[in-house]
Amino acid sequence: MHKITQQEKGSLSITALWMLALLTLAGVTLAEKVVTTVRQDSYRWRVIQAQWLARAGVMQAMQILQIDASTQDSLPPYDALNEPWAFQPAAFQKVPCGNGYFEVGYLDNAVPGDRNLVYGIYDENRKPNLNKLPGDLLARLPGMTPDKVDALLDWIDSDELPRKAGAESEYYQSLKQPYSCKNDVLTYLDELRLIRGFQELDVQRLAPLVTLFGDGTVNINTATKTSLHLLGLPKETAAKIIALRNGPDGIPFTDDDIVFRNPTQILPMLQKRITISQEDQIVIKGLISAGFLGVHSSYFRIESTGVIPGKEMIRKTIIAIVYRKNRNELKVVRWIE
Ligand SMILES: [Ca+2]
Ligand SMILES: [Ca+2]
Repeated sequence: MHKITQQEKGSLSITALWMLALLTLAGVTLAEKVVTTVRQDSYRWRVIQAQWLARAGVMQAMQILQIDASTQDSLPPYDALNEPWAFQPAAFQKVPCGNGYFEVGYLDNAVPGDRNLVYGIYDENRKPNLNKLPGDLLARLPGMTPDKVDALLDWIDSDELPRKAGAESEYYQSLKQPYSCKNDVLTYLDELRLIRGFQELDVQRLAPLVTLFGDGTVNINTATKTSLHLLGLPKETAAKIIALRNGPDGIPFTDDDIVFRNPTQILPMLQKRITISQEDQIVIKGLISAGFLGVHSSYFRIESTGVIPGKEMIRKTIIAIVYRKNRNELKVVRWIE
């Protein structure tokens, strides 16, 4: 996958984009028939069709997120892996459209099965937000040292007062190629390399473990085992919670999954269904009251690929991060094409 453009986009009308996508596909198909005499042109049109197919996949995913929000029956709403947005091959696997098909899905090694590909949308709330984690939880991340924790916190906080082992503008301005401390949250994980002590390896190590989106609440219904561990729970407890969540069949995305519908339900349900130490209960209680553990997701990553089959198969992938505030408000906050 390669990045061609990266841009911030505002609110989009799903219906309008769907119409545009379908019209363009129809137009491209028609146009292709006209210009097939030139082989090179044909290839170019096939690439454009694949791009629009990928966009159609994003629109399909956004529509499913919107439908999910409008059928929320509880307040506050909850999101879980047994809902249609999280796994729905009928809507996301090899969906025929125009001269090809689109697929919406992501790789997950924790999920057994064909290619470990999950046909669904990935919620960013299954990971902790690096921008919101306090020092003691940052220290649990791989490769972290007290110096790096302090430097990261100084990079994010708005003041110019360095922590004990931290660094603010005074340090960065003293470098050969000087720059100022950002004093704001990270927009891209690559920015880590600007912070004292961080290297490319940190970016690679942290990318699968943390997000930069959301208010910092990890959704207990979708959280990975590693996320729960990073929040302060022992690995065994994290594994027990995931096993409980998977339900009697032992796998996620199915009807028998156990769902936490409300934050107040988390502790009583865990006490009732699994053996959980007093110590872990205190940790969970603290996480819920500090807003680090909840039952709801608001940021979603849609990974859509448009495919034009043939002797020379063409694949184009789009990654869109979508913020869902409520049923009427779905916003594309990042678009990588
Ligand atoms: Ca600062
Ligand atoms: Ca299950």
